[in-house]
Amino acid sequence: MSENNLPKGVSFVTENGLEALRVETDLCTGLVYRNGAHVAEWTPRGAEPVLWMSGSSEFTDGKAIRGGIPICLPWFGPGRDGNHSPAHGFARISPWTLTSADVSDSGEARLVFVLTGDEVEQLADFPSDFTASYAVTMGSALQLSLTLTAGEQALDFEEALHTYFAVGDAREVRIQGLDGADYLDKVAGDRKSQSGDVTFSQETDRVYESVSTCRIIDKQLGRSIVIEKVGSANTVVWNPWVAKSAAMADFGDDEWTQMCCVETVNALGAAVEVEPGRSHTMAATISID
Ligand code: TA6
Repeated sequence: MSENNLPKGVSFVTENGLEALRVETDLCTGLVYRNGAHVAEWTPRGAEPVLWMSGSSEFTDGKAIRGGIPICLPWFGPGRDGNHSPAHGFARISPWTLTSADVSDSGEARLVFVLTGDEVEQLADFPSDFTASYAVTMGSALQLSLTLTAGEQALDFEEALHTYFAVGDAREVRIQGLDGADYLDKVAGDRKSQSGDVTFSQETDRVYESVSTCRIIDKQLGRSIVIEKVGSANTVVWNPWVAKSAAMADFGDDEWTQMCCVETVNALGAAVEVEPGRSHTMAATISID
């Protein structure tokens, strides 16, 4: 698509030296980088920004952006065998192509991006004839829909919408919706079951077995962020806390209090298999109240 066939409210921009799409409508503002089809900003009119972005993030084509909504695909972290690179797969560091952009009369902007094997440099052992399609609808809510379609070769993959949320103080945040869910505690290296709300008092990195809606209750900002999802069997909750933040060059040492990740995921035992010619969609709807 070129600039002259974008609808009013959507424009091509260069932000931090990267190609991006800026959304500015009556309902919200937003920003999506071509690199990784990376949703970097979404701010409903009259609200504080909902997504967090590190002040130390790198902005380089082919590199991961620290914040917003990285797309992890077709593996999560180092993959199920622990040997896959780049971390979290190639989707978040590949150039996606904008295939459609529409703005409704009410001001909802819908952008659709596509990625095929032709644009990927580090496919590893993943079939090259896949098609990934990512629909981003920005309005008073943020709707994300990631669809993977297999070509002649079946697909077996992990996926995540690795969303970084902006919070007033992670130490005062409560996450509802995971009570009773079993989880892999990647910090302690064991499995546990969640009792009550999730709170942060140390490095937290958990893969929950849950299809539930989550609510981040932000005491300091006086708001809640709701994450509803379809087609996702895992929810990952992450806050790097002090030491892990200091160890990441693209994460400010003191930024950990301003963010938490509640991620919409299919990973580990919930990895997805798609037969040739078939598709699978994972979707999330983010809203504030
Ligand atoms: O989703 C949590 C996690 O898997 C953590 O283990 C941590 O590695 C985080 O993702 C960030 O990964 P990245 O490759 O973006 O530094």
